[in-house]
Amino acid sequence: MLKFLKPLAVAGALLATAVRADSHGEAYLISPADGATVKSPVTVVFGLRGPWGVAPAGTQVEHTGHHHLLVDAPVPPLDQPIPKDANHIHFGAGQTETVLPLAAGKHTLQLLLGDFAHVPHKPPVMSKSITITVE
Ligand SMILES: [Cu+2]
Repeated sequence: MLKFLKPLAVAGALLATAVRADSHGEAYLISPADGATVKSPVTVVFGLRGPWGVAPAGTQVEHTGHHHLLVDAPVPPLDQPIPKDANHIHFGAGQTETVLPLAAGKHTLQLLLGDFAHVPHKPPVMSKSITITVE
């Protein structure tokens, strides 16, 4: 019985390693949910999957970065620092959530992780764009 189980366990371990190595990870919005109707100010909670962790801007550590929230903005050029304005909000202190005042109507939100110098990783670590309606 042991002779039979051992190769299976090894195969399982190899499979788990392969899946991990393949997984680049991503940023995602924990809340609000895509399509949600919410009231302003909106609490936005950021999540990270895969090997990624949060580090403050200026801290150069592999597989870390800080969140940027794109509000009603397309994905900016990925080979240069993310713009810093009302539509591209930097969380350089390593914050993982924010409270965002938004006008009534539809808005898009998208997360984009930036490295120590605010430049997206290659390939980028970002969420899908979600649409919310503010009452
Ligand atoms: Cu930044």
